[in-house]
Amino acid sequence: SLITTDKYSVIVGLGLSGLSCARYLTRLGQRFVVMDTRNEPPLLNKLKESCPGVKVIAGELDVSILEGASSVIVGPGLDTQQAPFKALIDQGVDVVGDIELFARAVQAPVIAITGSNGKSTVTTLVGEMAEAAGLNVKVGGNIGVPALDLLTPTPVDLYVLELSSFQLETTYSLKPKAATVLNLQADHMDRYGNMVAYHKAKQRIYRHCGCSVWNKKDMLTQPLLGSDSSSVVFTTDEPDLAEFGLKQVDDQLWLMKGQKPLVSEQQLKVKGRHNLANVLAAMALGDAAGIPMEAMIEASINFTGLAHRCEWLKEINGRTFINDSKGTNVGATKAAIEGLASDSKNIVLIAGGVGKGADFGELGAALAAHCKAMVVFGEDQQEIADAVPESVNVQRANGLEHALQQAVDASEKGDVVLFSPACASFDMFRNFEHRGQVFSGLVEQLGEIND
Ligand code: UMA
Ligand code: ADP
Repeated sequence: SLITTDKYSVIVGLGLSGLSCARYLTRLGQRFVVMDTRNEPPLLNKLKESCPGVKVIAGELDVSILEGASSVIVGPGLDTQQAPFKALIDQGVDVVGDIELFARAVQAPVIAITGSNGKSTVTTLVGEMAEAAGLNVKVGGNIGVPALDLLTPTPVDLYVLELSSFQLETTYSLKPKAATVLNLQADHMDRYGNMVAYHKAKQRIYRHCGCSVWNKKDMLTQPLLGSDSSSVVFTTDEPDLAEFGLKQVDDQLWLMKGQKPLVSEQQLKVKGRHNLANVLAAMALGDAAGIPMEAMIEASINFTGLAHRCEWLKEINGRTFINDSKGTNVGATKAAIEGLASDSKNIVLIAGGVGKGADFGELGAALAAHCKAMVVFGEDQQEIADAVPESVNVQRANGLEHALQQAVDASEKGDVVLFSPACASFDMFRNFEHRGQVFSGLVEQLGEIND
């Protein structure tokens, strides 16, 4: 039987993180079991390839095996505040996540990035800044490549990690050289129930960090009392001496460090005020980690942004089509609308999917100010439609193709057709990338649009 006097770990959840943990423990030659609540965990075949002979318990969690483990490594998709994990923690079992294993092993400096929105953008840009400076940098975490897969035998100069609140909940000993909470807007309320628990999880990134980088325009990002790190602020207002911010200099908006102009808005390829905040945050993080300013400026100018984040697709008869499939919560969609707005009501928004318990009423002001029409689709479309102000024409659609057609019909020359769902994708798609690809494909197939 498995329960012997020998030590073993249990990996719970056979997703990307679980697989990376299994490969890691195999490399270390440690004993472990893998469990998953699903009957057919998605990565079972991959696990069998990389870790032959490993024991897998699928379809349920075996509590007696969990109780006997010296360590239980839980994937971010499972809530350790729930059974059976809560009781294990109370019994003193070492319940951790993949980032904790990474933290215990890592030898090089780490820049750690969290927040409700902009994480992947900032993480990628910091990585490109480090590359421009000639560093051997590894980028991963919630952005897609599990952190443990970044640990290689060859020396690394810097790790840049995107961390979700879920990952931070099970992380204890990460000591980032610089860390940030970019912003805090409601997300994942189906798991947290309220902002207090979500805020608390995000704040964990500042524990033991060398320099905390926070957003002066969002006080929830400020490190709570008790943090002994140094700190740097970024803001979209004019900065104080040691801050990163924006300033109008000779008709142009400049990104500044204190009194020093770094790069002008016009030199950047990414658009929207939220992206200026992202570039400032990346510069503040890089600066704290010692990346030279010239390399950071060069990387910022070359940065074209990521696919599925306010991504320009096509223009047809004066209508611009934008794919913002990564807009998976209200805050992101609000930033996308505001970033693409002109003086007239020029936006036709397509939104919908799995609402995750969000308050869509918070979109109201942005919709009323900038959207001429809106089309909703997917599982929680009624909830969204109910929260739209009366001044905005809202239509319901059967699926994304229908939604796009309705949006096209509602659009005029000069408009932006914006796909920014404000919802998760898993009612109809594998993930946000898949959803964005489907949307891009549909736009590609659009014929002529007549006025
Ligand atoms: N699940 C079960 N039973 C199990 C284990 C998992 O039903 O026993 C379900 C979970 O409820 C979840 C799904 O399986 O719906 C995936 O969970 P997981 O923990 O196996 O996830 P991974 O495949 O390891 O992917 C995770 C991140 N996913 C989540 O946190 C849900 C990925 O971020 C991340 O890229 C990957 O680790 C590598 O670090 C994705 C994400 O959606 C992009 N993150 C959320 C977000 O950004 O909003 C937090
Ligand atoms: P994350 O990794 O946190 O989901 P991304 O960089 O992938 O963030 O961007 C996701 C979406 O959030 C984008 O599509 C954009 O609409 C919005 N967004 C990006 N940066 C910000 C920001 N600083 N503040 C608010 N919304 C943002």
